[in-house]
Amino acid sequence: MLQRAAPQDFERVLSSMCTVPHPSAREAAERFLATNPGDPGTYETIADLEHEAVDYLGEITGLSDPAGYVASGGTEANLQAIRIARNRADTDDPNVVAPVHAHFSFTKAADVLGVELRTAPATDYRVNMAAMAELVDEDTVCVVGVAGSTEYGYVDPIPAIADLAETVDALCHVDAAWGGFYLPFTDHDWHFGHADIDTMTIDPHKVGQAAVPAGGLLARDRSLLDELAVETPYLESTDQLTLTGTRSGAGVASAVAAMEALWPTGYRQQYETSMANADWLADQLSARGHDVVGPELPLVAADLSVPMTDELRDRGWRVSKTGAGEMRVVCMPHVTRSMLRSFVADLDWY
Ligand code: 0PR
Repeated sequence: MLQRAAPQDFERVLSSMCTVPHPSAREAAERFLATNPGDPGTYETIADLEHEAVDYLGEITGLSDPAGYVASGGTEANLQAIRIARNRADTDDPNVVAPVHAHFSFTKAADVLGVELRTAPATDYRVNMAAMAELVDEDTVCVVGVAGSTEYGYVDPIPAIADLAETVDALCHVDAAWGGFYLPFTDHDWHFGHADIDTMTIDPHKVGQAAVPAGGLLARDRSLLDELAVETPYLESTDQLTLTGTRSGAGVASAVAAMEALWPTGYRQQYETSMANADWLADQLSARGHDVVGPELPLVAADLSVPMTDELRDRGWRVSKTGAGEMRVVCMPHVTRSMLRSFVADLDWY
């Protein structure tokens, strides 16, 4: 039974946004396995560590006095951001405007929260601002930008999105769940220091190399998080902001351990290595006559006519497709040049 549940060894995984946790993240996760940051009165150490995690995330995203918490993942963080926006607004008919390439967690959030989701088309893989501007109105509670899209790894024009949100007094939420640990080492304008952003998703359990579950929700100030507070009558703490009750102390502790070990030097090295790998793969595919999208961040999509599913899968490769059917390779920290060399060799075989 245990053997069947053995951890994925990642040797041929090119499809995932999870990766091998940093050794100290793994160790920290194990030590805090039985703690619950949802009950800070009882589990004080993990509650303190969660503050440290939020401080690190603030530093990474240009926010000097960050509010936030370690969520179960990007889905919860995105849902909670929309919930903040909805609760704070004064409308009976709230809508959220997001790029068409926003992660499907926004569809879930809209459904759960009873908010209309309006999606704006993209031009060259970034949201089309003119189209987005047509969708906002006085009932818009949040305008979303994606900093590192799930399918192509592209970054939306975040400052323009923040400006648009302001015209209708809506919040601006940035989803940097995947891109957030690569973007500090690029020239993109994506974080709190670059634009008037209110909330952000940035997940330690993706490029941050923490153990699952460790998502990150950040807010420009504490009063935004207060929109989420519910009273907790019998706990020592008086209210709770998170969506889930009992939460993973392992995720929180491993997020701190990973960021302590890697911010900023280790993450910078990782970005440079992964970006070089993505550029290399893109060159290899272009040289073979394929149309390649990007890479803007370490994610390569290419219009591949090879039989990319069954045969590659039989050889152990895990690759995914974009909605448009292109092959998609996510260059996570575990994806090395030698892995990509053998992948390209296997593609050549067909
Ligand atoms: N926002 C963005 C930009 C994302 O890419 C994702 C997940 C989320 C939010 C949601 O995050 P959680 O899944 O942590 O709630 N992107 C990947 C995807 O949906 C998640 C993933 C991870 C998929 C590992 C496969 C996998 O093996 O494709």
